[in-house]
Formats: sequence, C-alpha cells, structure tokens
Amino acid sequence: MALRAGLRNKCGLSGLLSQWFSCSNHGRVCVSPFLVAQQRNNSTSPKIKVDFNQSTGVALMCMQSPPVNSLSLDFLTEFSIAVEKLEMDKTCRGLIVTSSQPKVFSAGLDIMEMYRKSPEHCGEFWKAVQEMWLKLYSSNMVTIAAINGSSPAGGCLMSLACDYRIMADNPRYTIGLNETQLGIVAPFWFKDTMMNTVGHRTTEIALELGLLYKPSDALTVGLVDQLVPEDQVLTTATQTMTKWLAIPDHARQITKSMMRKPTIDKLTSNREADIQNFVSFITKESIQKSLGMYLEMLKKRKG
Ligand code: CO8
Repeated sequence: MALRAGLRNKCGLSGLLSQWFSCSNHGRVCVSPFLVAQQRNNSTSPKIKVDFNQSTGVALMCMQSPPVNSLSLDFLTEFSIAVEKLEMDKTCRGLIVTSSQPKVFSAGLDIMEMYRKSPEHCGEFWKAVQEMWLKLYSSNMVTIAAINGSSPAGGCLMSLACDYRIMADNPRYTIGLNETQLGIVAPFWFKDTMMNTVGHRTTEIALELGLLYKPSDALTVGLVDQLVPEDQVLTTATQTMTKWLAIPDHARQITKSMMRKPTIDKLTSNREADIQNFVSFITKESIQKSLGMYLEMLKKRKG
C-alpha cells in the first residue's frame, strides 16, 4: 500500500493512479506496481509504463526515464512500440501521456544521442524520432498530453502531436521549440506541427527566437489548450478524455486524418531525405561545437 502511494506521488497524480492500478485484472498491459518499483532499480527498467483501463478504453502512458525523460534511442523505440500495441487493440480508444519525473514532462531529444556519435547512429536515432512523431500524430486514438512539467523541444513536439494539451499552471515550467538556442534548426515537420497548432506568425517568431513559453503565455498563443493546478492535470485529462470519447470514433478519426494527413504525407514521402539532412547537419563540426557548449551550459547551470 505504501509502495502504491509512493508511486502515486511520483507521478504527482493524487489518487488517480489507484484507479489505473485497479485495472490490473482486466487490462492487457497493466504492470504490477511491485514489478515497476523493482525494475526502476536496474538499468533495463522500462522507460515507459502503460496502464490500460479496459472498462474506460483509456490507456495511461507514464514516461519514467530519470532524470528528465530525455528521448534516447531506447526511449523512443519503447515509446513507439507501446503506442503501436495500443493502436492495434481496437478496445483502446484513448491515450493520456504524462510523466513520472518531478518538474519535467520531457527534456526533448537526448542530446547525447547526437553528440560525437557516428553518422550511422545519428541516422538510426533520427528514424526513431520520426517514428515516434508519426505514430502519435497519426494515431486513431484520442491523445491527450498531461504536461506536468517542462517540455522543451522534442518534449514540446510530443505534446503538439497529441489532440489536446493540458499543462500544470506552474510559472517555473516552460514549453516550446527552442532548437535555435542550441544552434540547431527545428526540422520542417516540427515547424509544420507547431504551425498547425498556433499559426504561421506565432511559429515564425517562436522558432526564430527559440522561445520557451511559461504556461500562461503558452495558453495565450494556443500552444497548450488548458492550464490547471498541478495536482489536477491528470484528473482534468481524464475528464477531457471522456468528452472526446463521446464523439463517434469513425467521424472523429476521419476528421483528424483530414486535418493531419498532408503534414504526415510530407514527411513519409521524404523520410530518407530527412534522415540524410539530419545526419549531414548534426555531424558538422560547427554544430557539434554548439551542442558541446549547450551541454556545458546545462551542467554549469546546475552547479
Ligand atoms: N539530453 C540529454 N541530457 C539532458 C537533457 C537532454 N535533452 N536535458 C537535460 N539533460 C541532463 C542534464 O545535463 C543533467 O545531467 P547531469 O545530471 O549529468 O548534470 C540532467 O539531465 C538533469 O538536468 P537539469 O539539472 O537541467 O534538470 P532540471 O530539472 O533543473 O531542468 C530541464 C530540466 C528544464 C528539462 C533542463 O534539463 C533543460 O532545459 N534541458 C535541456 C532541454 C533542451 O534544450 N532540449 C533540447 C533537445 S534538442 C531537441 O529536442 C530537438 C532537436 C532537433 C534536431 C534538429 C536538427 C536538424
């Protein structure tokens, strides 16, 4: 019982996770809290925990990769497999994505996967980033990002790929595509995903300046849809999910596809070229230096 309470607190989800855990006799992908706690202590512990509540048809995906849920190759692979498994189960109609890390939803792409790595590794990594976005952006499920912490760059992309974003109203958190601050350029499909959400002009300013928005500013520009007190992020996501699931699936899915297909097609028809672009860009010495300086800055800021 104490363990279960501990896990709840880890997610900051005040009581709600108990409902998810209570599904363990019915759901396909439910994981015992004991198992999760054990696995967290070894290096092969899952970076994603999925609890599927068969009675509601909603899966809760909790990112649990300390310290900041950075999107490493392993993380991305696990993420995409998890989404695909849920997608294939037609009884799963909704997916809520959240974080078990305090203060952070996701720190975005794992910079170490792009720093001083071989072109082959960078290519494989980028393919996994594309896959994560494609799976989420094109999902037939209703997808809600329960953003309970900062969400820069790839973390913001992940949130933008969902249907609806609910963020904790804590001015210490930020969200945005801050790539230019690292000396790198947000790829066209990052840009398109943001533009589809907040419009051309806001995206232009945000991307050029690499803006990270406080929650209230993110709400103003439409980068997130709703702000709630931190301890209500998941309950609000669950309530919102119920509203979305009241709409007939086929009508909602066709509408979603109509809105998103052109953006998805643009990447799927240019996937290999996009990988080549990324590899040749990221392996440039000047870009590697920028990444190295940014990593140093992160460490110094910590000190
Ligand atoms: N990748 C790898 N390591 C990271 C990352 C990251 N993205 N973010 C943080 N870390 C590390 C830190 O270096 C630190 O390591 P250590 O403990 O060894 O010193 C550890 O995680 C904890 O970090 P903090 O102490 O900074 O944790 P805080 O809780 O204080 O802050 C933040 C959390 C706000 C998330 C903060 O860590 C942060 O701002 N991180 C950087 C976020 C960022 O800028 N991400 C951009 C990644 S690039 C991307 O996603 C898109 C790239 C597109 C490429 C296109 C090219 C063509």
